Amino acid sequence: MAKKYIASANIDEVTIGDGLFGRVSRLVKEQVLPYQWDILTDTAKDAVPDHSIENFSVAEGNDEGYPSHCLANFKIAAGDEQGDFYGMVFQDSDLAKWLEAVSYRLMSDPDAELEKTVDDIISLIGRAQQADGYLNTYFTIREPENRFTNLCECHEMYCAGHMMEAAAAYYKATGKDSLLKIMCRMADLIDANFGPEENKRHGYPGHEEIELALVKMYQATGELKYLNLAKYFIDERGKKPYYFDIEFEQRGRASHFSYLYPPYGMYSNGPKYAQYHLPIREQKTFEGHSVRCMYMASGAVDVARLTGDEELLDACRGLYENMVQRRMYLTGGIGSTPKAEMFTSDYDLPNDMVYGETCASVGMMFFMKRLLEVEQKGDYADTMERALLNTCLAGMSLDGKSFFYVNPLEVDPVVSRENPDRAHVLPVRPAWFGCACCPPNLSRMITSLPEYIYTICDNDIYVNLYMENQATLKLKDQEVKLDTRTAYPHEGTVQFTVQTAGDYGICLRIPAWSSKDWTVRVNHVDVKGSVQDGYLHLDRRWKSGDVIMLTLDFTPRRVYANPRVSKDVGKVAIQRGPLVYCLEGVDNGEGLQRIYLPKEAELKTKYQPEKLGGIYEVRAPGLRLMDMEDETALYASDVEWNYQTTELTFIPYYTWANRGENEMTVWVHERNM
Ligand code: FUB
Ligand code: ZN
Repeated sequence: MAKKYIASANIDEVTIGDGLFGRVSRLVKEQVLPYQWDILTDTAKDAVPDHSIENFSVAEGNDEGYPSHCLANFKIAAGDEQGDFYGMVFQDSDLAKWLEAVSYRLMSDPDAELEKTVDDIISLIGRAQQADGYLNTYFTIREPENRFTNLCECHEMYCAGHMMEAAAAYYKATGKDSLLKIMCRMADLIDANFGPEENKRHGYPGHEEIELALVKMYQATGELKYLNLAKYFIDERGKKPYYFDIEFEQRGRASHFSYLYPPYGMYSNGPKYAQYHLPIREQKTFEGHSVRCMYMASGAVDVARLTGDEELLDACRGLYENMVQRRMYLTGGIGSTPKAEMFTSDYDLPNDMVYGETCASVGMMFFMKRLLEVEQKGDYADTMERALLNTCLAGMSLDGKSFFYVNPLEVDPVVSRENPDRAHVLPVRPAWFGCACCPPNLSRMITSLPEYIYTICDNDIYVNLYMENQATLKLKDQEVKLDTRTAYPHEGTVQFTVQTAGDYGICLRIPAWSSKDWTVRVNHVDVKGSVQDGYLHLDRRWKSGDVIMLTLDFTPRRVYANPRVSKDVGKVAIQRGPLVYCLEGVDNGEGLQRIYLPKEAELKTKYQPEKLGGIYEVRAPGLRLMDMEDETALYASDVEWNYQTTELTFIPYYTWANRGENEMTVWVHERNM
């Protein structure tokens, strides 16, 4: 690993302007976070949680009309109120993610009243903390005697990790270390119980998360022990005998999630489910639960970067390659089955049985951001953008009031209703979930978006994502102001105005989809240059007022899947710039699986300022397969197929399901005219 100063930009260094991202960022800050607070405090009575995903919470007792009960759990654990715990065993993490998101919001928009609310919550968290530093409302209320006995299933370290992330973020936002101190005590307790020493347990979390969080604790406090503990968890995973076999026997085979995964809950899902089948360094493919995989890899890259561990980094690179070449949907979704929310096998990417959890694509962004902090490869940023602009954005409705957990590429609402195997594939976003991991994950990712736009490497600015923003970036030798204007991702022109003179590099990502057709002009003069690892390097002595104009290829294009993806054979998808498009019934009539896009059909774009928040539609002449002559026949021979011409309207995938219940498909049959 080359020793360089590499860092993502800080949130307070970048102000997102207008355009799609400006709208989404404002929506989250002004409406989604207050809405989520009402849910966490059970004041949003109308937000009836959806339980179709895994039917988790019903069995856990959260069917009593509370949208969340999350704050109430803390009050009960603190002794402020009487009552019982309700919700998922990891319900605490919903509050932690919200606190983290609010901290990011405070970094860009200080707000004394909001800060006071957070301080009050932190005081409550402090009261819910046990004398020895332990913090987890489920175990404190329900099973105080069973702490740390079921790491495989019970998410204690996961919840702690999320609260550590919140603590580090709040400290960075306000300089207040109240939550950080609370989480140091919890981290110290975990450190005292787990580690290589003889007298400690040789375990690791069932759901990764604390690894990357401990790195943030290390960065916030300078305490090396937190980085060492993260490294320990990374290295311990997959060692034999498996820790989860040992603790399973030690707790008398008791299990928490047996109603969901009989007979022994998550333990029954086997080692691959929680990525402990092999040491991480030996893993060649992401296996098991897709969100866990992304968090595991994110923590591993952090540890590899900070400790100079090339072997670990190489393993992460290998996992990345396998994922993007064989296990990722066109939309940047991952996880091909709802059964335990898992990856399956190479090229198994069913469109209608997909899982594609929003959290998994958010996690993919975490992973990509960290890889970019190690090496500037445009491919990582392309993947990050694919996940962000397609699956992540589709995870929330345009009004910010409802959310997807599962992100399909094909939906028929009738089948989703009637076929139990498709019950997880919802055609309409619910207001909330019994298992509510995704909505606050989106909030923390969107409020921290400024961190994803730029990577600084010595005196080079790498521009990973294009969106309107005003940035003041700290390079090794100087501070640089850069103003970006663009209608990206709807239009392909991006204008940068340099506002600081000096010698430094500006490296523009040339996405793979535009690698054959792009132009860059500096002060109206074409720049010819070679693209290295996906970036065009512009190194020169900049003057204040210099203007860079990047134009990418936004011609709508046909995309095909590797024929090993059996479900996409003979089908085509439409992409324009970074946006994947789809057909919806509301524009194209029902029966989308009868539609064909002719190979020669011209793809035209039409700007629709009033539609779906302002989009470019892609239109094309298409064909609709007509009924067989005998409409009553289910099967027939000697059929003369007839096709009716029709006008097809494709919309960006992220805007689907905003106009009521509806069929949708990304992949469309292709044929000659
Ligand atoms: O287990 C915690 C979170 O809930 C996971 O990350 C999601 O996949 C959901 O299972
Ligand atoms: Zn989720």
